[in-house]
Amino acid sequence: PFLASLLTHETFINGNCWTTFIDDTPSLFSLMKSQNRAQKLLAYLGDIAVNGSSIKGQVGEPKFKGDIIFPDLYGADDKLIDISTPCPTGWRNILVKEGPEAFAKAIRQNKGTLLMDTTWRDAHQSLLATRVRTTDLVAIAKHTSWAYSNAFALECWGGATFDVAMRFLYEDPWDRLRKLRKLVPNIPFQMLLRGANGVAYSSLPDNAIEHFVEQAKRNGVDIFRVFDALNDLAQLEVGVKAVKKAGGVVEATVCYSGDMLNPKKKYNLQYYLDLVDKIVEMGTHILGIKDMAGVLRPKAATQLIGAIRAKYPDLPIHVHTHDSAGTGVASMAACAHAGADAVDTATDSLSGMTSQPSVGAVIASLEGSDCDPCLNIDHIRAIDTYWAQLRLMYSCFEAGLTGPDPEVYVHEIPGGQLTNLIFQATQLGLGTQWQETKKAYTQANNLLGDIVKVTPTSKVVGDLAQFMVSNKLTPEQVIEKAETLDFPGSVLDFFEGLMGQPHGGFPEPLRTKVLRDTRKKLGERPGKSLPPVDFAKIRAELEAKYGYASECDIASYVMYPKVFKEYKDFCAKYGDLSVLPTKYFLSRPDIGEEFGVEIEKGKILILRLLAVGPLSEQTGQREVFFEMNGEVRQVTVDDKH
Ligand code: 3PY
Ligand code: ZN
Repeated sequence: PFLASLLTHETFINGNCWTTFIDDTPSLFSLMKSQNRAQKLLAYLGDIAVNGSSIKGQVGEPKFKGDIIFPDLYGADDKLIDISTPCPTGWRNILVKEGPEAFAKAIRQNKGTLLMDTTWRDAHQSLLATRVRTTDLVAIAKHTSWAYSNAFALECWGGATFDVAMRFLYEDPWDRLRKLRKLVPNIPFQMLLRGANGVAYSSLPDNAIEHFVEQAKRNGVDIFRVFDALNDLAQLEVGVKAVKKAGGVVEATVCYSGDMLNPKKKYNLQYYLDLVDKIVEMGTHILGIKDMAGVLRPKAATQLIGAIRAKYPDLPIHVHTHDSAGTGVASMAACAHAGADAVDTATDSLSGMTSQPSVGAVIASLEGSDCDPCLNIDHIRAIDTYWAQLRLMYSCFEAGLTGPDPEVYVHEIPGGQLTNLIFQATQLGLGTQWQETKKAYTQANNLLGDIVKVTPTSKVVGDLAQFMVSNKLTPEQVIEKAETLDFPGSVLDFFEGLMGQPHGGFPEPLRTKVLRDTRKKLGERPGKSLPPVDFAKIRAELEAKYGYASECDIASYVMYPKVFKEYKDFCAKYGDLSVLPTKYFLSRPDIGEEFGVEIEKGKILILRLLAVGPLSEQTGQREVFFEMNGEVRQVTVDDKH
């Protein structure tokens, strides 16, 4: 293509070709670049046409492949709101103008209970395996800036969205953040930060967390919900300090586990209140209460939030839950009435069960009371019409949940993990597998010392539970044979202390037996002994390999070195697929169906799949024919069947 453009270029034809022609004519390269991009895109589309989607976790085809209908929003004057520009008003204006302290104060002084919408992060992480793509968030972003203009925040980043974006969606998570930020300037953005683990599964050096948080703040995150999976304050503090240094809003968080009203359980009200005291001492703008499994029942919610409110009248409180048992709406209403300043909900079509409680149901429960969230219910419903279509487009990532699971009060599996484990058990096709896994999860948790369970410690419990099921081990046998069993890596990491220190210490003699002489026993946070990241060295390494490395690339690499490299390799082969509409990302177009892909601003490719050729016995390949902007193009694809 380069030679063809050169030979047909006017300057070249007229013979006015001088030595700097190529340098002076960058359009040649941009033409080459876009032709290259187009060819890479065809390579992906060709592969899907021959082999079907290879996106991990996808089962079957999207249920909905039609054109998305976008909602209209009407103002108080019944006039159609012009969504060509984002809404200019919202809580973020106070934050940008007056800073985190003033923002926290204003939140506390606000009369009603504010809502944080989790649709863009936890809701799809918990229901659709975190597979919602940037393009589908971007498409509804400006509408959302209007509809949710009075929301406390939009949770849109962090948690599992970071690695899943690169690992399975072949997207740059930073690009998502920047794009959304531009389209929603008025509502604070919140992210979930796993304390000293950043967005990874075990601890990183302190300077890695600092660097990551700095980039997150710079690229658009306002509020950082910082938690530690074991409520280990030393681990939590690493994240808190990093956010303070970056100038973000700190939402230091207590993870709620068990049942504080049950005197037989490990974590009682006093345990939580002591944690809150220490977090207040550490200094936070907002206190987060994170009920990741949805086990904070209304009565406990009233007592917990009521007790914190009584002790700390000026402290803003923000509560998170999952609706796994079906009691999420009641619990959030209880928190609101007990004095919480903000609670979490998700758009109706992506709410309920392992996700957050429904925004419509929470509004209905609080409307007319002192806790009214003051959101426009017509707007909220309008936005949900979009998500109702998207839920069906992403149906191939559903876990097959059939209803609430009040047994969560026994097994305490966090929302996102519950969906995941149900999916895995269903895939194995073993009817009794799921019941056995749930039972083993409780046993594994007890073996590990009844720990607080959320990423990454929930994975430890889940891995041990699956290990017990597949090796048919009772808890007694695990203890007995611990010195000879080949435990999952996460279990070894946990016992070594790489995820921090559990409340009450590690169970012995199990710890010693599991670790044997092969691993040490850390008695303090891992970051204290991890050598700091050498950023200059990483930059040089990435620049040598890819020609260029941004600060965000470096942060991605530090968090997930292997995933980042695989993502870059994929992009080198197929280009930037974030531009491809989701239905064509997940399934092949019909023969003859015309569709457009904007590969860069204003540059639209009009594509049509013409035919898939016969299998060549010699090469095991097929030719796939497309029409691209009126010209026939052909790609050769390995048939993987
Ligand atoms: C995460 O860490 O990704 C979570 O959602 C924990 O609840
Ligand atoms: Zn959650």
